[in-house]
Amino acid sequence: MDIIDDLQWRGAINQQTDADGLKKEVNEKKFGLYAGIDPTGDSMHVGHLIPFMILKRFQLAGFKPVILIGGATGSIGDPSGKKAERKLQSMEQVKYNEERLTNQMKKLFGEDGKFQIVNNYDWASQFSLLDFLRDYGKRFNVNTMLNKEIVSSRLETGISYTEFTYQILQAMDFEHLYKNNDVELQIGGADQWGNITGGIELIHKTQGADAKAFGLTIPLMLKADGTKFGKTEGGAVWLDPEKTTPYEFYQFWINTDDRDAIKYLKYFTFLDREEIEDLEDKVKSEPWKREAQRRLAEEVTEFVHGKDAVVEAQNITEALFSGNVQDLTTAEVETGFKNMPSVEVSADKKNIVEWLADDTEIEPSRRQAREDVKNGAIRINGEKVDNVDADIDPSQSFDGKFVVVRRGKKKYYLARIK
Ligand code: 629
Repeated sequence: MDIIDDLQWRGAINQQTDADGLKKEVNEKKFGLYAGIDPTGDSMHVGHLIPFMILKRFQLAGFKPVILIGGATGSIGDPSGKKAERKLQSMEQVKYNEERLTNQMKKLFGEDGKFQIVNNYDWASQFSLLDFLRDYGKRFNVNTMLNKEIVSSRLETGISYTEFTYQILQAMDFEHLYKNNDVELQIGGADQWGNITGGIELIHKTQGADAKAFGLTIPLMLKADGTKFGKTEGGAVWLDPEKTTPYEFYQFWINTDDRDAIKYLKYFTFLDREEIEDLEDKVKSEPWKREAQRRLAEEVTEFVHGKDAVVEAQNITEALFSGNVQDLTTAEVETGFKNMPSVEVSADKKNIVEWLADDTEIEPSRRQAREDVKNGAIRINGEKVDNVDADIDPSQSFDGKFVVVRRGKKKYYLARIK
């Protein structure tokens, strides 16, 4: 089974140019291949991972991945899939985003030099307008460009000359990497088909019709329930741990629907066929164990955030489930409770009933607070407090930073100490 068979089995191939030629080439040569990302944001999200996971698979199989950061293209904006013209970003913003994305890519692909990161600003910024029009513009037929989905879908609402030209820039990249970096294959999501084929057409014009250049796109990721992949109520699932904590990241994967779990394992993990098929049987025979989801969450969280992050995410998950939050470290509390209701309180020692009703307002009244305490419905840092005369001393709790309150079975609150 070669890498193309593997991708096929993973359901990761949407369209290919010259499938037979590529199949032959992968068995003859460890060529270079690339996928690009535009610095239109300051972090990747899980949707961006899709082509880069495939680059990683090629890397593991001995091929040479090239990751392209689109400093030039990102300053324009890809019209693919966009209903309206984009607002230009400032060049400072583009530079800032470039740096952040480059660092994220280095984390994913390792520091071992078995891949390259390039920025198309380095060559695209070198052309004068006349060079561009004479050397490149001449090779592009406006009718062909208009017929690409990226442009044709915008003819009603309108598209600027700038965004119209985007496909030429991406085509120039493929040609540049073909000539300079031994790149023969470009990978992208299904929305990238027009841009990728544009590059191949250009290479065939300038380098000869038999030049080996291939394109492969990945199907658009759809969820079984019809909603958009990679979004939660909190918005996108980011790779940046400041935007989406590793615990939230882990939770995102663990909450995968049974119907999607195997598909995600195939796309987002490096587990082999045997193991994935075994997990597939388990989804059918013992779905309540959610083993596929757990393996998925472990694998992807480890790939993106490292082993320690998996342990931390599992500790938090386990503590919130069992209620034993006293076993967490201060840092884990901070991460695990980031998006739970929280209040600010002083470090002063206080009677529990007053503290719940007056200081934190977790309880609507002292009367209700007294009742809940008496009934054993209140836990402070995982320990039941059922004596209404007890005092609470926040300065002694989680390094004097937090008090974790649980009211009833599931409701958690975080009191942050001022
Ligand atoms: C210059 C720029 C190139 C090659 C590629 C590019 C970027 C490309 C693009 N990609 C999307 C992005 O950057 O816009 N024109 O947000 C995004 N990509 C990942 C997948 C995608 C795609 O980063 O390909 O399909 C999302 O899954 O939309 O020479």
